[in-house]
Amino acid sequence: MAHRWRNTLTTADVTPEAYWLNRRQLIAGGASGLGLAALGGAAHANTGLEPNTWEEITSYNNYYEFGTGKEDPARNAGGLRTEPWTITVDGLVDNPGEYSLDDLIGGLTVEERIYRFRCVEAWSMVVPWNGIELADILNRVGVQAGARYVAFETAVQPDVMIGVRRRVLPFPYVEGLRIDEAMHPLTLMATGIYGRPIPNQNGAPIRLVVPWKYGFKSIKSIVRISLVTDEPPASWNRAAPQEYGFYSNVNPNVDHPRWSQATERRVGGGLFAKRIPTLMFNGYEDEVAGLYEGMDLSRYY
Ligand SMILES: Nc1nc2c(c(=O)[nH]1)N[C@H]1C(S)=C(S)[C@@H](COP(=O)(O)O)O[C@H]1N2
Ligand SMILES: [Mo]
Repeated sequence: MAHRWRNTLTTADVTPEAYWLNRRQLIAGGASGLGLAALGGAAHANTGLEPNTWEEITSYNNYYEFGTGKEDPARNAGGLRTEPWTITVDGLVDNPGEYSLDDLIGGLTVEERIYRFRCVEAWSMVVPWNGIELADILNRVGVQAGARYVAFETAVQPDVMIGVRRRVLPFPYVEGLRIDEAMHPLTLMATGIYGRPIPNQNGAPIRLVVPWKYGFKSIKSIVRISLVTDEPPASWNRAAPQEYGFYSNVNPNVDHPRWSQATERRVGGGLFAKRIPTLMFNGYEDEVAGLYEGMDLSRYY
């Protein structure tokens, strides 16, 4: 099992084994243990995939419910109520219902995954996530035949969400994946970063991470998971369909209508750092290209 996704990080980098091994470090036993994986043995020798610092990952965010500035989420998300946390699972599932977070993920394997994270705005980070494969959660609730997509919804707490009160986007924030994308072993439901519980500004208590897609697909603070037949709405796709496709796979060859996607700025690199090339599928081409066979990748989806 631990060897299925050894190429989680690119082979172009000389990657210490500790970076690409999916260390199954922790069985989530209860809410107190969520996301608390040990970091023992993580090497920090590799430059190309050197994880960003905790400070960088938690102070430069997009979470429009808490404002549109990069520093707004860290400043404003402190009031997000994450306990208790209920996730509604509905649609084409064997076991629909309102799950406590612990009922939904308790006992499932929490892994550490060091992934590149590429925002459509052309900045990027490397994040050491802790989380559970979405497939494990979907298998627990029982996906029925006929379910072709998974839809996700973020919490709405207007009293503590200044961006919701200001209606900077239609809320709740919603996103979706095709079922094969959702079941892919790289697709993670993150509950931690650096072995600590995921901070509110990064999407506490549980958020999606789809490392080969632009960051906006990785929806935060999830309260609903629906198994559906038709392609579900996705917030940025609905807001500006000519700029943000439903699929939104990272692709350096297809520019955003207003800027190039060929390169990116690694957050924390300093003011004069050189931009780095953006990789096809954000570096996960070997793992995920097969999902898109027959689709014209030069087209804007
Ligand atoms: N609910 C919600 N999820 C969201 C967003 C948002 O505004 N609201 N922003 C998205 C965008 S554009 C990005 S780049 C990532 C940022 O994740 P990070 O702040 O953990 O880096 O979250 C995504 N998920
Ligand atoms: Mo983004």
